[in-house]
Amino acid sequence: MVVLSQPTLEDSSLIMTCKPCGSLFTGIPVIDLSAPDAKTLIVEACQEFGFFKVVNHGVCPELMARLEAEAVKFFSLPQPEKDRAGPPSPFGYGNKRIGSNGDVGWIEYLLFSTNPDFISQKFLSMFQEKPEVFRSAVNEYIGKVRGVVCRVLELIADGLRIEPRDLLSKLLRDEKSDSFFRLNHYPPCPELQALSGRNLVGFGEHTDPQIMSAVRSNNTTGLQISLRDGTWVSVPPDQSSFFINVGDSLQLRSEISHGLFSVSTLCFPLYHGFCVTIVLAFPFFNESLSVMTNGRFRSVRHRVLADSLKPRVSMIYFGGPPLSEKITPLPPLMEEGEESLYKEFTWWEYKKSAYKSRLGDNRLGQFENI
Ligand code: GA4
Repeated sequence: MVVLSQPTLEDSSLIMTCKPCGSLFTGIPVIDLSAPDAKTLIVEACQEFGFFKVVNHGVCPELMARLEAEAVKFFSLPQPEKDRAGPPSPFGYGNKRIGSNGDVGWIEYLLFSTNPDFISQKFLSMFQEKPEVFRSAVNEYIGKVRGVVCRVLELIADGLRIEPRDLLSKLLRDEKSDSFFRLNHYPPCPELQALSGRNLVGFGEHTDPQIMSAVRSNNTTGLQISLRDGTWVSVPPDQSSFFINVGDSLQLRSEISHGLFSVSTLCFPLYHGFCVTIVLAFPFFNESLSVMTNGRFRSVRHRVLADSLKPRVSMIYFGGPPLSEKITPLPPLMEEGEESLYKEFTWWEYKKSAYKSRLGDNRLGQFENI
């Protein structure tokens, strides 16, 4: 086993800690991408959890292992060498600081654009020996994981009867797609666990601003999601699967009660500034809150706690639309007289505002019309 460097306990004074929740949650939906009912199960999982695990995805384990090995090699370098690949903004190496508004975590990471043009000089200089090995593993992996997320988005389109079925996926396939990739290393922190029984927060609670993200990690725990009732649960690790998060841009919905009905809208961005809005109406039963909240996609709140003993290494693809894409309801699909629930904005405007926010903020709130 490769032992990655362990930052000292003093470094962690600003970083939040959290009591680990004992058992692993067994209720995460598992979607077999090749199964005939995948589209139905994915839509259900997006509504109930905004999160699910994908198996039978066709990405070979060797590619994942190769990229993980490259990541481990990088994170094992002496600190000054890693620092040369920083700062993380817009792309590069980051250590403990997340974003630029004061968030910190027990993490070091590499942030990339998925556009190969951006993986250039800085990254070549990080891997003096064989930069092309690292670069080709990153590019190959991004191509494959994007394929998986696009398949998932097409199954969602099928499940919701949206046509054409590549309406969402083509936003990620667009050469101008503003998608990211990150490699994360969460060092273990046994001293803190021994002293306080608490774990360091590696990446604080947040939602992803993009359309959809796919996480692959080594077999180390740490990822937690928040359920509808606000309970945090730990996701059992599985290095051969992808964990999919619904992001803010796909959520884009609002809930208002109209008499006996709760109305919810799902707005999906389309090309050329159009957006499709699906209005869902559910009977509102006072005695059954779950009926009222059924049938909606959730942008899942999630966080990562550092493991007390094992390093966690994860690789995440964040699928976003082109910057100029308008994310707004499509007027023809609105009910007569119905106002758009969101102010009109482009992905660039949303991203700009997201990057001014703190990690845990509710970023969609300020874009609501009501
Ligand atoms: C969360 C999802 C992705 O990791 C990320 C993050 C970004 C960053 O690390 O720079 C942000 C965060 C993320 C949302 C709010 C802002 C921006 C840190 C932060 C405080 C790369 C992204 O796109 O948004």
